Amino acid sequence: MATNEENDTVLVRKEQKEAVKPPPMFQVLLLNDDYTPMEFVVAIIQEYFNKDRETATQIMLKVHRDGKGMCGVYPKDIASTKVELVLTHARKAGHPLQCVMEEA
Ligand code: TYC
Repeated sequence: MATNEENDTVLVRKEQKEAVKPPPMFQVLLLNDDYTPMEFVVAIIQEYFNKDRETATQIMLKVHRDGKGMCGVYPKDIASTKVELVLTHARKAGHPLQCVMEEA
């Protein structure tokens, strides 16, 4: 009986710990290419990552110079949805812009 109580206590503590663990977070990154217009990338960052024009321009220029840049950090399902929305928008506009996610 004492063993059962101990086990119950261990189980409850484990469940409580898992319940408060923060979700894994994912960075959403844009990758540079030679064809997508700068203005299109700025508009994408403003629309999908809620940045003002100045911040979006800085992020775009960082991607242009360094090859990639972070637009935001989100839980997995939100990051994944943003990647899909950006890729769909870019393809419909005929641009090869690449957007990826990686665990933060
Ligand atoms: N390199 C592109 C150009 O010179 C601009 C660009 C920036 C493209 C960021 C993609 O994620 C990107 N038109």
